Amino acid sequence: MGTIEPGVLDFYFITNRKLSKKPVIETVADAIRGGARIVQYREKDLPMPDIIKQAHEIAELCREKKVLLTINDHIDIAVSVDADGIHVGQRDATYYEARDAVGSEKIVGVSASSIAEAVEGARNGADYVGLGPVFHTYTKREAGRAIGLSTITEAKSRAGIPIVGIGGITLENCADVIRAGADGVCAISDVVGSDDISGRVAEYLKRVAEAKAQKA
Ligand code: 3NM
Repeated sequence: MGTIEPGVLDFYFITNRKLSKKPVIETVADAIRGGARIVQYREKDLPMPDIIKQAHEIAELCREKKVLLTINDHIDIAVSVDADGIHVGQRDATYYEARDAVGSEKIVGVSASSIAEAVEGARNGADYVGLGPVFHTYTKREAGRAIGLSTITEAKSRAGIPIVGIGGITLENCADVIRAGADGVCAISDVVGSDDISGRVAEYLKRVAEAKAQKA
C-alpha cells in the first residue's frame, strides 16, 4: 500500500477544467502555493492525447513541488506519468485492476457513497476512501443523494482507513466534516471557481487543522 503521511489528506485538491477560470495547470500551481499536499487530476471528457499531455505537465509540477499526484480513473496514464497513485470510482476500473497496474507501493484510492462501499474499499486494501456526496452537490450530478455527516462517522469507525469527505463541502461546513470523523476534505466548486485558489486552499487547511486540534 502507498504511503500517505499524516496531514497530507487534510485538503485534497481535485482539478476541474469546466469550473476553472484559468488553465488547469495554473489551478494546480495555485493549490500547491496554498499548501495542498495531494492533487488529483480528474478529466473525463477531453481527447486522450490532451489528457496525457496535461497529466505529464501536472506530474512534472507535482514532482518538482514534492506534492502527491493521483490520476482519476485512467490507470494507463497513472502508470505512464509515474503518478503517486490512482483514484477509482465505483463505475470505473475495479480496485484490483488499479492495484495490479500500479503495484503495491502506490496509492490506490476509491470512491464510496455508503458505509458498505467504504468498508469494502478498506477490506480490498485501498489507501483511503473518498466518501460522498456528504452534502448536495451540482458538480457531479450522478453522485446521488447526500449521505450526511453521520455516514462519515460510521464509515470511519467501521472502515478504519483514511476518509476524505467530498461533495458540497464549503469553508463553512468543512470543520463539521472533520469533527464527524473525516481525515480530510475535498471541495471542488468552492475552490477551483474562486479568484483566489491559493488563499482558499490555505483557509481550508487552517480550518481543518483547527477542527482536528479540537478533536484531539
Ligand atoms: N465525487 P463539489 S462528489 C468528484 O460523492 C465528486 O464521490 C463525489 O464537487 C462523490 O465540491 C464530487 O463542487 C463533486 O461539490 C464534488
